Parts: sequence; structure tokens; C-alpha cells
Amino acid sequence: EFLEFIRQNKEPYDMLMSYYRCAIMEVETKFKVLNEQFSLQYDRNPIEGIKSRIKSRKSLIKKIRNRGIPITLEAIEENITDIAGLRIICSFPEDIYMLEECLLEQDDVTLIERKNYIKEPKPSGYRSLHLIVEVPIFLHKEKRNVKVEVQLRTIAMDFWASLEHKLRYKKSIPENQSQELARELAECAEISAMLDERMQIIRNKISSAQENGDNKRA
Ligand code: 0O2
Repeated sequence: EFLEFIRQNKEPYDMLMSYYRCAIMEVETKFKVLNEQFSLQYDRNPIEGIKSRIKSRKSLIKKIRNRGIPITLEAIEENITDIAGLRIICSFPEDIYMLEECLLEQDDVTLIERKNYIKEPKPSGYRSLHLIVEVPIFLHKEKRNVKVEVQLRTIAMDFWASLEHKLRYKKSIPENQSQELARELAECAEISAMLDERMQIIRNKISSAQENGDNKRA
């Protein structure tokens, strides 16, 4: 049904997807600018990597079906907030919140929704900060506001999520084995969160030791 809809509305559908690609470019640039500025001002890069994706057609169809969303472009645009997705990978948890603050204080960024799965991890052990933001994109003759999902996470959270994602989509693993692996993964999520915390503490100690050293020299 959805594929038939796309066939009949090919042009407006392709146009909508292109708006999402533009919005990804806009938000990605904002993060790159912040990274550049931090590297000049503080001699460090808070961002280790950026990944982006447009939600696959398969995943979009699944969500539309599961949520009973009417098949119109307006309803899709209104209800599916993660068609444009950006993943920002940081080394340290504190950088996640620092980047969030820097993004949200920009006057063309509107926060639509915030889910803090770092403070309250999912039962699987999944951790990340999810933000749905709306940004304007400037087209030939109009300005449009487009929603983008930004997932901010540490290298450790990302490492964990990619392995867990593999388990989630491997339907061929027998149920009892898959349950055992899920339990092990949940345990690893705890260990990895502890590692993140300790690395953050060490980084902060290094920074203040360095500052003390600099002050003494001055
Ligand atoms: P994709 O790339 O879209 O195909 P829902 O999306 O309806 O399941 P909700 O509340 O709208 O749920 O979104 P949520 O849970 O805030 O975020 C969904 C996305 O977060 C997922 O995208 C994953 O990228 C990530 N995510 C959430 N929970 C987990 C988890 O337990 N393990 C892993 N590995 N990733 C998770 P999609 O929809 O799966 O993928």
C-alpha cells in the first residue's frame, strides 16, 4: 500500500526526502562548526565522529504500520520524527551535554523532544541522548522547518549499541541463546557505563592538573 502511494506521489515524496537530506546537512554543519571552534579555542575535539542516515524505506513502512499512521505525506512528516537521523559520537559523557547546550542555544534550532537514555537506560542497556530538533532549511523560493533526530553518545555507548543491534536483527539465533546474549549485553552496558564515568573523572583530573600547572607558570 505504501509502495503504491510512493509510486503515485513520486515527485512530492522525493522532494520531502530531499528536505530531510538538506536538514541533515544543516545540523551536521552546526556540529562540525562547534568541533572546529573547540579545537581552536581549547585544543581538543569533543566530537570523535558523525554518522548520518535517512530512515530506510523498510523501517519507515514498519513504523507507519505499527503506529497506524495514515499514508499521507503530511501525516508522515508530522508523526515520524526520525526520518533524518544524525549520530554524534563523543569521547566523554560531559561532552554530550556540552554539545547539546551549544546546539539548543542557537536561535534557529527548536527542541521538539528530548529522551535521556543515559540517565534512564532502556531495559536492553541502551544508552544515548536523543533530541528531536527542528531547523529551517532555505530553498529556492521558500523556507521549511524540518525535524531531525540527533543521537548523542560516547564511543563506548556506540560500540555497545552496534553489537546489540546485530543481535536484535539476527532472527536466526535460537530464543534461549538470544536471551542469554541479551543478558550478557545488559551486563556489558553497565561495565561500559562505569568505564565512561572513570575515564571522565581521569580526564577532569588531567585538565585541572594542567590548569594548576599553567597558573603556577603564569
Ligand atoms: P532505524 O535506523 O530508524 O531503522 P521506535 O523508533 O518507535 O522504536 P522511539 O521511541 O520513536 O521508538 O525512538 P527511540 O526508542 O527513542 O529511538 C529509536 C532509535 O534509537 C533506534 O532506531 C536505534 O537507533 C536507537 N535505539 C533505541 N533503543 C535501542 C536499543 O535497545 N538498542 C540499540 N542498538 N539501538 C536502540 P531504529 O528505529 O531501530 O532504527
